[in-house]
Amino acid sequence: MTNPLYDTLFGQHDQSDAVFLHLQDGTTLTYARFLETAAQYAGYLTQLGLRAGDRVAVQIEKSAEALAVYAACAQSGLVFLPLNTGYTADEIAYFVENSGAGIVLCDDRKRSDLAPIAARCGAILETLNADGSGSFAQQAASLPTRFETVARSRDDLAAFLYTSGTTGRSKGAMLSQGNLLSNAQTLVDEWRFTTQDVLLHALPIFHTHGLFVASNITLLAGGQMIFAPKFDLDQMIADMPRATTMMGVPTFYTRLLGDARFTKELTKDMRLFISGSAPLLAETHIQFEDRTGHRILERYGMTETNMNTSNPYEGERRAGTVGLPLPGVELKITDSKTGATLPQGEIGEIEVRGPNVFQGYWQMPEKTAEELRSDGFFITGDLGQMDADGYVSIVGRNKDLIISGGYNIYPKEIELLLDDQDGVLESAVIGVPHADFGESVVGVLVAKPEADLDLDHIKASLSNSLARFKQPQKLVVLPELPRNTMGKVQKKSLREQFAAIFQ
Ligand code: MLC
Ligand code: AMP
Repeated sequence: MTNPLYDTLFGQHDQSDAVFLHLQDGTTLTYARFLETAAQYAGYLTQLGLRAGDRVAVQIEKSAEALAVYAACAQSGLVFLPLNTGYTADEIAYFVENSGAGIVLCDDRKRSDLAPIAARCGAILETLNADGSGSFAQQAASLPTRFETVARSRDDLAAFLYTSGTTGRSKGAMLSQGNLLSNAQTLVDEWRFTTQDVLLHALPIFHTHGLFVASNITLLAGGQMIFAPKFDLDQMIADMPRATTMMGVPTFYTRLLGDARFTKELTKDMRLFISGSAPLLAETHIQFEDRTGHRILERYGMTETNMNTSNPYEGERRAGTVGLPLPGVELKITDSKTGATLPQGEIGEIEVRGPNVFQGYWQMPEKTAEELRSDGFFITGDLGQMDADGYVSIVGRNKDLIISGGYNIYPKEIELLLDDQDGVLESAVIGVPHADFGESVVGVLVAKPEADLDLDHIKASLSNSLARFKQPQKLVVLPELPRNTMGKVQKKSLREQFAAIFQ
């Protein structure tokens, strides 16, 4: 095999007239047509001078074309670097610079904001819009619909996904072809995906869940996807009868349950509902079964590792747990301070090892060494417990992280910006319970002596630098932050104090 990722996920379908995508406008796209577009994109990327191993930074709306860029990168040996469409130009500047991307692909409406960044970083800038137009598509359209696949091995890099850190700086998690393929194969087997499956896909495709879990396993199995641009409740309900499976973050499930049209009848042809990326409340699991007769299958993963554990397809799906380690994945619970494995049943740090575990953080050997042990175990930062039957529960986090609607938000990044605002002495950013998003962001500020804080001004100023989903939904002012005797800010106490702020 010359290029395992391309050949296995895409190349196997290149003569296939089977439907791959159902698009929002009611049309369908076959595998063969999809791959012709991907081949043209691969041809154009190569014509632009990009070579195997170069990074392709992509901030474009979800569309068949956006997914074809991923296929094109695989075929031409380029490293796919998808970016949240909500990121501001300030945020994008860091990723382009840090990754040394050779090209930035964006929507036409972002072109003027991103052009100076690309120019500064020496990257080419091209546009690709969700309707398939844009300079990139236009140039690629005249190229052959066949492209000679560039030879690569399982150890070569396939993608960078940036994940924030507790220091506030994002790190590029380097994922190899082998990382992606091994996990896709395991999940197809574990979740019984086949050519008969039609996945209702409403997740974004710039993160692990929508891209590597949902799309890779559909591709590997040769199934179909109803490719919705985003989660829209009415559209989900309209599409559900045509689907056999759905993957979502817990917000998808609570929103569906909040609608009386979501019934047993509506879901009668579904065979599997999968949840992940954030904790699914046991009560949501139970309510879902009462309403539909389906037991949600919850699994646990992360950017650096793809999927680590899953509840069983056959067998008991235990509410409030993330199931058992996947085949090939070793998981242990360790003492955060010593790294020693703890006795079964005790709470500790979750560590994982397997072919799914990433290659390290791009150009950050020290960060890599802090989290990836020399024996191959990755320290996840999640706190968990394993019961006597091997089911894992996530009970907390050893990292200062907020998960809002399935998006990770690192408080440090926001605190650094808040601390820079006029009149702010210091700040603490916390996540508090939110009915829709699970957690939502609150910024706690302390003013400098005599300063009068202008909260509206502070909010407006953050909106230039931070994607909307990271911006605090509420800012509150306290005379001082609670601290322990060592001087460390007690976020737990702040979370308790503001626990009801969104109720
Ligand atoms: C949107 N908003 C959010 C938000 N999503 N704010 C906080 N957290 C979020 N997740 C903002 C919008 O910009 C808007 O702001 C306001 O909230 C309300 O928007 P909405 O229309 O209600 O939101 P919607 O567009 O419907 O999006 C909500 C959502 C979406 C939950 C459907 O966030 C989503 O698709 N999340 C999935 C994320 C995901 O794929 N995570 C996987 C990571 S991979 P305003 O100001 O305009 O009102 C991973 C590994 C693994 O974690 O294990 O899978
Ligand atoms: P990300 O870095 O965006 O990939 O997010 C990974 C993090 O999401 C993990 O480290 C967990 O904290 C969290 N996560 C993923 N799946 C689950 C789950 N099923 N339950 C609880 N937390 C989860």
